[in-house]
Formats: sequence, C-alpha cells, structure tokens
Amino acid sequence: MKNLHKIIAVKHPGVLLLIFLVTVLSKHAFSQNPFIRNQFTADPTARVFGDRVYVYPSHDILAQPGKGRVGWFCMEDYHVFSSANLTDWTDHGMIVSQTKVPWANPTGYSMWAPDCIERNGKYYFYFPTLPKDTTLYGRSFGIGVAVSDNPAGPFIPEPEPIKGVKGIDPNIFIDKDGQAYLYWSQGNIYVAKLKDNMKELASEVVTIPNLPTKGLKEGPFVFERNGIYYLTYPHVENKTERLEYAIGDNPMGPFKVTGVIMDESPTGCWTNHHSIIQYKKQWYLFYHHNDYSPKFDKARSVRLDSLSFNADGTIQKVIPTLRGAGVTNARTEIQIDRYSKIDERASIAFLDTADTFKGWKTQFREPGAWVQYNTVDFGSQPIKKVIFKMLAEQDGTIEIRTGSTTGPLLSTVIIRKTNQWMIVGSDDIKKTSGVQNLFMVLKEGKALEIDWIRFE
Ligand code: FUB
Repeated sequence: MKNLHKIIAVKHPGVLLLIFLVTVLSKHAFSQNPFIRNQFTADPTARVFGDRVYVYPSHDILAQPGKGRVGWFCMEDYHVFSSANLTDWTDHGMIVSQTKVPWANPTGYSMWAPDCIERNGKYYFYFPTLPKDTTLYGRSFGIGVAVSDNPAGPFIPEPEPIKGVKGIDPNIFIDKDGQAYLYWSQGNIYVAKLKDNMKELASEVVTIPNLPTKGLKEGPFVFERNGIYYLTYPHVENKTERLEYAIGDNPMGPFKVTGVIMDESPTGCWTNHHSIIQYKKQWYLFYHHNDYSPKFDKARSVRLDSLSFNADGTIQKVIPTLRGAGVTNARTEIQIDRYSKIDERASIAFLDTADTFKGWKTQFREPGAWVQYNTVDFGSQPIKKVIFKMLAEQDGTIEIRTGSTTGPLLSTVIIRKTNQWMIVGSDDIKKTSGVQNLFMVLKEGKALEIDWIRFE
C-alpha cells in the first residue's frame, strides 16, 4: 500500500499539478517481462487448462555453502502460476519439493525443467531430479511423476521414477488419437510412448535422429498444428543456447531441422528453455532470461512473447521483448520500463541494485527522449487524471501521447526538480478510450526518472 505523507497542489498556467510525496513504494502489478516477479523462475512449461494458462517453471534459488553447488543451478522445489489474461499471475505456491519425493535425493537441489499434462481429469506433473539411491539408478537424473486432481495441486509424487528413463527436461505430448508420448534429453533427444496410466513406458526408447550433432541440445517441447508435428528444442549452435525446431508427420519422428525460433541471448544468458501454446486464438512462446540476475545466468526469470506462423507452417522468429504480451489496464501502475520501443536518449535501470526484484525505472536523459508502451486499455469510462512516480534533476515538462511521439496529446505535465521519489500528476487531460499505444516524451528538463504511470 502507498503511504502518502503530504499532498501539494501547485498552480501552473493552464495546468493543475498535483504532487504527492511518497516514502513507501507501492507493489508492482505482475505483468510484462519477466512476468513472474516474486522469485527466480526458469524453463517455463505453459499449459492451457480450462480457461486459464498454467505455467510450471523450475524454481531457481541461490546456492550457498552446504546448500547446493555454489555457482551452479540450484532448485529444491516447484511452484505453479496461473493467469486468465497473461498479465495478472497467481502464485499457487509450492507443489512438489525434493524432501517429499520418496525416491529423490532430499539435498540434491536439482529439480530441473518440469512439465504437466491433463488426462481424464487428472493432472500429471513430470520432473527430473537426482535420485537418492545411486546404486539403483546411477548418478543420472531420473524422471518422476506426481499426480493431482487439480492443475494447481496438491500433487502426490509416485514412489519410484519412470523405469527405463534417465535424463532431464521431460515433455509430454498427447496426440489426437489419445496416445501419450514422453520426450526427454540427455545429450540426445529421446521419445517413447507412455501407457494410459501415464507412469510407465509403453514402447522402446527411440533416439530422435537427424538433429544437430554438434553442440548441446536439450529441453524438447512437442506440439501439433494443422497435422504438422513440431519438435522444438534449445541448441548451442554457436556460443549459447538458441531455440530451434524440426518438423515431421509422426510424433516419434523422424523430424527435419527447419529453423530458429529465437536467437541466442545477446547478453550471454547461457540457457534458454521454452514452451509454445495457443490461448484465445493467439500463439505464445514462453522462455527465460536472467532479467533479475544479469551477472549470474543460473538465476533466471520467465518471459512470454507472441508467436506467429507463416502460411506454410514455418515459425516466424520471435524477437524477445520486455513488453511481452497481453493488455495493460490504464488504471493500473504501467511499468513503462517494460517498453515496446525506446529512444536512444532514454534507458532503463534497476530501482535498487541490492534488491533487483523491486524492478526497474525509465531514465529520460535529455529533451526529446521518449518511451513507447503498447496495448494499454483505457476502457470506456472517461479518464480524469494521470499520475506517475518520478525523480528529476531539473524542472521540465513531459508529454503523454497516444499513437506516436507526435500523436494525440493526452496531457502535458510539469515536472519539478526533486531529490526524492514523488508522485506527480495532472487532471488537465484529454479524452481517450479503448486500447492505445502510450508514449511519454520529455520536452524540457533532463535526468528525469519514472517508475510507473497510472490513469484514474
Ligand atoms: O534449469 C536447468 C536446466 O537448464 C534445464 O533442465 C535445461 O533445459 C536448462 O534450461
């Protein structure tokens, strides 16, 4: 909750300026990229169950001496998240923990990329981890199943991992005829049919042929669209993982390497891991990056962006964005640092480098600097006021526009120099409605920082 200590009303020719002095930050709405903002998350498997999207990610934590391997992946449990609009996400809490899986090493800290699938009203959660009994299973990862009546759990883990499977990154695909397939990786990518009980293999294990032989490949995710089976996977073609795909006409393969879905990270996050869903007629790519931990790429955060197909079924390359997807309600705090586009005179930075989960701010360095934030829903009721949280080195003015940097002007807000975060606003605002692309353009002043903007 905000803690408003003082409200100052300043008259300026033609503009009523309201300045609210704040000392406590309000909580950020969960939206845009990364879209989970309360913990590190990676390897997102998204699934549509009913009218909601559920995301089953890995849960990265930071290893400490005696707790995991310092400098490496460290995961002790899984959470599940869901959303009905891809903007507001609910954390349903912990669903499976290494200490509650009968066969798992309770101090393995290796609960890597999971998946979850629905069959006949039951939800089957698949996860890799290190077994406690290395004499029985060797030192490889096993893949376990936990079952629930609800996509958000509680999930009951099976007593043993799936027999005949050693590896990581389980992925389940159920074909139109009801046959379920399990894919996983361990150097190669493997597939086997599953029995109807979803807990045992029903076929020999097939090593999927014709995939790249040089460079690690892992994280398979299979889906079908218009009779084409897509095997998608992260692969190190150059230095770090990029997302690639191969297509075929049978879930068991063979598949033909067809293209790249997402290029390798320009900032060097070594892994990427993804899933692809269609939700309300739009396709989405879920993937990860190390947004909250730019100096350590084993503490990652999940993202999503829209994905499109060409007429021949090939996938258009996805350019990662901070804006992500989904509509943002104009009456919520709009994090413009998750911009759609930004001018070279503007940039973003953490609000607090000691606690990156506090999020980011947008810095407008000099006049002309602008930021664009797409798909803001102003609704049908008239807006009466705009407010935003800012810090400024100089007096100045900022314009709030829709459509473009020279598009319809909603408001011009006077900025006063301040050495602490303030909420500034104006009720001199033009009418607008519906879904618009929002622009903030610094007209006068310099070194203006904005945390968020909201309309009322
Ligand atoms: O999250 C641990 C591992 O990193 C996953 O299992 C891989 O796919 C890679 O993302």
